[in-house]
Amino acid sequence: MRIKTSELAAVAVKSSQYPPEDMAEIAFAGRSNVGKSSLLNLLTGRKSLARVSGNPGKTRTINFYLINGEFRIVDLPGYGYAKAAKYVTENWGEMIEGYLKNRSRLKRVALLVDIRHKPSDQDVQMYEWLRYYGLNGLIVATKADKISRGEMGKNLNIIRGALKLEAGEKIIPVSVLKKTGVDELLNELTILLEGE
Ligand SMILES: Nc1nc2c(ncn2[C@@H]2O[C@H](COP(=O)(O)OP(=O)(O)OP(=O)(O)O)[C@@H](O)[C@H]2O)c(=O)[nH]1
Ligand SMILES: [Mg+2]
Repeated sequence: MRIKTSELAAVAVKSSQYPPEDMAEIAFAGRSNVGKSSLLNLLTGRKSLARVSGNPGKTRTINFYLINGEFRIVDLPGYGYAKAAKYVTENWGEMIEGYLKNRSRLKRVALLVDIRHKPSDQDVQMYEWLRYYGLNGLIVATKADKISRGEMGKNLNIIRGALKLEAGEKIIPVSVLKKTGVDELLNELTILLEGE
């Protein structure tokens, strides 16, 4: 697949603000600052489609992006943002669960983890939750430019072990800086969307 067009279709904090369930969706989840919004910009080839920041907690709403007029990529707010005010953290759970649980055309949730680190307890929890709802199976290891080629295999194995991945569950390393991993991820999305 090639992404030819992309646009922000809706910004939501509650279900009444979601777009209609008239096409497939793929969501990006993961810790704050892991690179969800940056990855969306890389995939679409648009540097400032989604707002990116060095400070965690940038995306605080559920943002729906229409891709090629055919499906949506949904950029979720990150978790594990220690400095977030309490009401933000409490709201987060409700907001994310409300979306993930009840979205009939949601095909899969790509869980983004930082390739440098062992997944956090929250990552593990999130992935178990995705597994429970049948939304698991696609992991993206971000910031691949931050480690050496030699470290790659070892780090991917650590991630694989922590998330208890099975053979068919993929980890795709990506780097926004080096623009790597895009074709692999787009291929994966194509397969998922063809299985509609
Ligand atoms: N070196 C490097 N930096 C990256 C990469 N991807 C993202 N970043 C940086 O990581 C920081 C966070 O990126 P965001 O895309 O805003 O992260 P996010 O997951 O959307 O964060 P929230 O919106 O807070 O949930 C920014 O400073 C990005 O420039 C990457 O592949 N390599
Ligand atoms: Mg973001």
